[in-house]
Amino acid sequence: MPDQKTKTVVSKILDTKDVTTCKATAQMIKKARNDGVELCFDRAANMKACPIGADSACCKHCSMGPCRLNARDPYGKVGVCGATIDTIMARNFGRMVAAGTSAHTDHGMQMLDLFREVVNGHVKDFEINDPQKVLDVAASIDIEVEGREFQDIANDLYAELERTYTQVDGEIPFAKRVPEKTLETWRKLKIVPRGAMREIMEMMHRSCIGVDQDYKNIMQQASRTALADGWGGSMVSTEISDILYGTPSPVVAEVNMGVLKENMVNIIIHGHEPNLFESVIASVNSPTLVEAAKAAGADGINLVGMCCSGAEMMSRHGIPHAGNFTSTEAILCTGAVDAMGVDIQCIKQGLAKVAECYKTPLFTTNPRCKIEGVKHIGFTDENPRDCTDEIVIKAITRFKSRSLPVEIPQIVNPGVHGFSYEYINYMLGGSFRGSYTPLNENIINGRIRGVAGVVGCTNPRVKQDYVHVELVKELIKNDVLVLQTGCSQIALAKAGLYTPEAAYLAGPGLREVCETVGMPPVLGLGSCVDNSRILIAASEMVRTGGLGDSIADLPVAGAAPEWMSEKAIAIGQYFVASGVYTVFGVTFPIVEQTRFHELMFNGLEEQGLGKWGFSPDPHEIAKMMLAHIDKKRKALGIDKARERVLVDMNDRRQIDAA
Ligand code: SF4
Ligand code: MSK
Repeated sequence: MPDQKTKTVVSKILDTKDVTTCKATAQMIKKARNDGVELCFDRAANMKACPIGADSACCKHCSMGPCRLNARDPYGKVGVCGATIDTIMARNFGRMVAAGTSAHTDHGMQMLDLFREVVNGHVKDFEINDPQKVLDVAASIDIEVEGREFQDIANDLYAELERTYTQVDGEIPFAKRVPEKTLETWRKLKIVPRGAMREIMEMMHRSCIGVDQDYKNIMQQASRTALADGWGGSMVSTEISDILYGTPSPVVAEVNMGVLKENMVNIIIHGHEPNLFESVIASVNSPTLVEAAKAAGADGINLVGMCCSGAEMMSRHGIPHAGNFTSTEAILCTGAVDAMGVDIQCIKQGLAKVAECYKTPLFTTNPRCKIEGVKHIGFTDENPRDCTDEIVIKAITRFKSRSLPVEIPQIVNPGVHGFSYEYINYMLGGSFRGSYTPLNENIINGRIRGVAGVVGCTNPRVKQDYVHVELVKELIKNDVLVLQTGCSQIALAKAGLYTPEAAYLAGPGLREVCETVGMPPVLGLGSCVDNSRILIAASEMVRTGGLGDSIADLPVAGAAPEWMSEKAIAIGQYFVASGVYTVFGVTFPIVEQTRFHELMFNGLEEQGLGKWGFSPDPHEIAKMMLAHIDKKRKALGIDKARERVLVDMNDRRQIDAA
C-alpha cells in the first residue's frame, strides 16, 4: 500500500468507463482508488467548473472588479469601467493567445540559443545532426548558401531567426514561406507578425483596463500574436530541433503503459523540450550507469516518454511512449516508475503527491518550472549530463529499494510514427519526383477528399481519448487523410490506428493510397510545437498548384477535440488566421449570440481567414469538418471528381485559367 500519510480519500466515485477509453489508464484509476490515491479525474469530478468563467463572461483586469456579466442576458450589464461582454471576451481570449504564444516562443528561443552555442562551439554535448536542413532552412528565407562556408551560413541563420522573437518592426523571416495570397490578406488586415516579444507585449498592453475596447481591434492583435507563434516561435523550434537532433522519418515505436518493464529501471521523461530527453538518452546508454543498474539487480535501464517531448522523441528515435496528458499521474500508480524527470509545460502539480504516494522520485529540471516540495536538479546545455546522470542514479537507487507492489497494464500498441513535412514529400513522390504533386492529384481526383489536422490535449473533463478516436475514425472512413501531433497522436496510437493495416478502416480512396504507399491512414508529426509542420505542408499544397491560391482555398480543416491548454487556443487561432476552419471540443470560452461570437465563427472567414467551430460531439465535429471540406472542393470545382472523374493537374490549371 502507498504511504498512508500522503494518500487522499476520493470523495466522488466515477465509473472508469465514463472517464477514459484507455484500458491501461482505467486499470490504474481502479488501483489508485483501492490505494486511496486521488488523480486528475477525481479532482475534475469534485471541482465544478465555474459557469461564468467557462463562458469567459468575467473580468478581473482591475480592482474595480472582478466583474461578472450574465451569459443569458449578455448585453444587459457592463463592467464597472463600462466594458461590454464583447470587450471582456475578446480581452480574455487575447490573453489566452498571448500566454500560449509565450510558451511556444520561449521554448523556440531556447532551442535557438542552443543552436547558436553549438555553432560557435561553446556547447560540446550537442551537435548538428542534419546539416542539409541548415542549408534548406537558410535558403527558404533567402540566405545565400552557394559557395559559402557552412559556419557562416549557420551564423547568418541564427541571426536571421533571432528576429522571430526580437524584431521591433517589419515581417518575421518565415513570412517568406507563407503563400502569396495568404500573405496579401494578412498585409491588408495588418496582421503580419513582428517579433513575438513585441506582439505578446502589445497584446498584454491592449488588454489592460482602459486600453483597447473594440473587440474587432483586439481580435486583430490576437491574430497577429498567434501568427508570431505558428509561423514564428513554434516553426523555429521545430526546424532547429530537426537540425540539432535529426529530421524524423518513419520509425516503428510502441505506445501504452505496457512499455514499462518490471525487471528494468524505468525512467519517464515528460514535458516539451528535447534537450533534456536527448541527454537522458546519452545517460541511459552510459556503460557505467548500465553496469550500475545491473549491479542493482535490473536487466537494464528502460527509458520511456510521455506527453509531447515523449511524442517528439518517439517520432525522432522510436523511444517508447507510455501515454498522454491525462495519464501522467495514473502511470505512477503502477509502482514501476523508478524516476520521472520533467521540464516545462503540461506538468501537473498533482504529480508531486501521487509520486510521493508511490515513492517515485520526481525531479524538475528547468528553472522556469519548479514545483513546491519537488527536488530540482538544474539542467544546463553546457553540462547536461550532470543533471541526467543524477536522475538515472536516483532511479537505480529507487529500483534497488522498491517496496510497493508493481502492477503494469500489459497493453502495448506498436505503430509507425515519425512523419515530417520532408518525409511526406518523399513518401508520396518517391526519390525521383519528391513533391506534393501526388497528394494534390489524389485530392483533385477525389481519392483523398481532403486533409485534416486533429491535434491537441486530452482533458479530464471529457472521456479520455474518446473524442479524438471517434472523430479520426469518422474522417478516415470518409477518405480524409489525417495529420496529427501531441496527445491526440498518442490517443490514436493506443487505438491501433498507426499501423498500415489500419487502412482497412479508411474509405476506398484513402485506403487505395495507403496501400499503394504502405502508410497508415493517420500520420503523426510529433509534439504540439510541431503543428508548424502542418502549416508548411499546407503552404506546399498551395505552392504545388491546382488547389487554389491561398491556404483558405484548400479542402482542409483542423480540430482539437479534447483541448485544455492556452497553448491550444494559440494554435487554434494561428490555424484560423492562416485560413483553416478549426473546430474545438470540450467547451469554448465564449457567449453565443454575441458580436464577438459572430466574428470568431463567421466574420473572420469573411475577411479571407479561416473560422472557428465548436462541438463536444465527435460525430458532429466530423460532419462540420466534412461539410467544410466539401464546400472548398465545390469552390475549387473538384466536387465532381469524387465520382472518380479523373481530373489531373493540367486539367485543373486550365480550369483555374478559364
Ligand atoms: Fe471590471 Fe472593467 Fe476592471 Fe474588468 S477592467 S474588472 S470589467 S472594471
Ligand atoms: S502536451 S499542450 S496536453 S497536446 Fe503538448 Fe498534450 Fe496539449 Fe500538453
